[in-house]
Amino acid sequence: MKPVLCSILAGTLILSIASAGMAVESKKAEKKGIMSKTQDEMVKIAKSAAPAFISDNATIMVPGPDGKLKTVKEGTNGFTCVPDLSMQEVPDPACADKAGTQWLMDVINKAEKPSNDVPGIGYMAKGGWHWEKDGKVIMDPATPGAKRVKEPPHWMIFWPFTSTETMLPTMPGEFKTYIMYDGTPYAHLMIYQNPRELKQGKK
Ligand SMILES: [Cu+2]
Repeated sequence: MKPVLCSILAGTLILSIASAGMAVESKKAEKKGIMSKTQDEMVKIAKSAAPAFISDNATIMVPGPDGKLKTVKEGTNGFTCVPDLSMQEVPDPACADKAGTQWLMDVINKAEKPSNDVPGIGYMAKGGWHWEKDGKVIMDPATPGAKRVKEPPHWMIFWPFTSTETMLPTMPGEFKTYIMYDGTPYAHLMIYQNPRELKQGKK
């Protein structure tokens, strides 16, 4: 082989290795929000949803490379923390008790209605996201014309309260508590208090 041809071939080889490397890089860059985090970062984010006295003893589930949740730590207090619910650029972690986790998994698995038979509790100290259209909070972000709205830190009671029975508002406002998804099986109470400021056993 002539040296010139040889160096062209070598050059091509280097170029193709370089471009393969770049393809991997850009694939990494495509991952946004929670999927761009390492497992350790995901665990930290998941735990930030509740006060440490809850999340330190909770089961931790994080999405694997396929996006499916897997348990990375078994807890002892019945709570489960996940690092993200809405798949936005800013993660919205949640910690919930057994009934609350059942409710959240039903949402994730798109069940027709939640399967918890007692009220569940959920903490979202980092806030979250919801979508609004025509003055209503709606469940499907893909609804045409849906507007994304940030939720402040809050905690939740997963039980199908109705605005007609409770007289509670159906939209966030000055009362700082409202029924999200009012009139649907997934109706639940949203309470705008920061759970990270919850002091156990103190007034
Ligand atoms: Cu909610």
